[in-house]
Amino acid sequence: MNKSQHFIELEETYSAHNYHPLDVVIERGEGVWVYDVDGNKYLDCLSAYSAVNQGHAHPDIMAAAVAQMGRITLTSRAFRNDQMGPFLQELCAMTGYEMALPMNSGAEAVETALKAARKWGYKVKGVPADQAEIIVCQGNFHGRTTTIVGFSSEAAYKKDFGPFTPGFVMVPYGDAAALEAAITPNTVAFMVEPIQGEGGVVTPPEGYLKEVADICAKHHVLLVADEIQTGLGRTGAMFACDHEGVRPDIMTIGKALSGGFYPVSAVLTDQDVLGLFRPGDHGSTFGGNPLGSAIGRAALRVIRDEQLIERSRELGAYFKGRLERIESPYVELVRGKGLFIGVVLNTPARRFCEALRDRGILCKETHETVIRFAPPLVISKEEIDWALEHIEAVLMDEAVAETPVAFAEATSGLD
Ligand code: IF1
Repeated sequence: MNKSQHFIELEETYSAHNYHPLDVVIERGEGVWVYDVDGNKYLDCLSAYSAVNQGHAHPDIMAAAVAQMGRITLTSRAFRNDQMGPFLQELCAMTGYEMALPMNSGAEAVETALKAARKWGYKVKGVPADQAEIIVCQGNFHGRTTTIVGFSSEAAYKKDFGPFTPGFVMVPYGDAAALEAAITPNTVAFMVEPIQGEGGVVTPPEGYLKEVADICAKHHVLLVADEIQTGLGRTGAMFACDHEGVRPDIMTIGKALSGGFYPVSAVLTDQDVLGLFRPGDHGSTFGGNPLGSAIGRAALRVIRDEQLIERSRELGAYFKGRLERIESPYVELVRGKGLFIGVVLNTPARRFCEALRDRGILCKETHETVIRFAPPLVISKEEIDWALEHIEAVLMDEAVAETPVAFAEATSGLD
């Protein structure tokens, strides 16, 4: 029995079976490479769903983490600490917002944004008590809490988890007219992913974000952009909204805000929204803790100092261009921006991901037929060239395409 099998069996025995992972047991990572317990090496093309944009175990972030661990890790917000203020100041300077509220997971940042939008609706817009409506998009993915899955359009994410929080209205993604038609006097916010990640790296029509921003402004509705996955350089801009010059009223970020070292998320707004929160309105034991804050500061510095946004833009265009030139009978379309690329197939993607794993490349299918390529932004052109050789070989391989897919595998495209 190889070592991997041992760990897989432990996990299968003791963990809830809420995932269907590729059977790679990783023990170590450095930059774009990860290593499994049996000594195999893989190029990581998922980046923990874009949480390790800075690459695995980035030495600068590690140094900041270790140094902070030796000082203090957690104070709770009952007291203040010397890391949170500077972290939020640097975050606001880099993003152009006036205020930030630090949380831990992405779902918590989204919940925080929803609370902030509702509070703004009642305090500023004058919506009658408990009548606030928030518009969301079909195909959305914003996390896993009961409120958030309640407004998912994916049956598998919500089945058996109701009853759900009321006050959410769904419109098709990429359809600005549908948004405008759904707005009522009680609409406080429209929440949208600038590119739908889980939906299959779905890029909306050019100009959509600008149009929805204008519609929101016209109707006094807050635009909430969930940049948890698309933000911090992933799409070749600091934020995916920047591609259309859109500045949302509320932005949620997470994932790469810690470079993968620790759960760190945040909500960003100007004074008019987060400024409404009063003591007791919101909080979290770990949110804004000094360890997470020190890590966040270092993670942001790496994005800036290593020009990861520019790298993502240039290398993403190169990677996507090369993928588009692969003449595979199984590829329908290549889409995405920067190093956030989806290859849409006309057949299940899982077996292609397994074949790539066998060649030393890790990626994850999404929505059954899409292979997502999102390597750490520190990847080099040579590493992309190496990956492309294997990707091309696998995409042309009839034997891979014709491997039967078990039922469990066929339904595993949901993350
Ligand atoms: C899982 C997807 C990626 C997100 C956006 C909020 C959250 C996420 C736009 C919540 C999280 C994850 C979580 C991960 C799978 C994953 C994912 F395929 F499901 F969509 F990244 F592509 N907003 N995305 O993408 O953040 O609470 O998880 O920190 O295993 O559920 P979280």
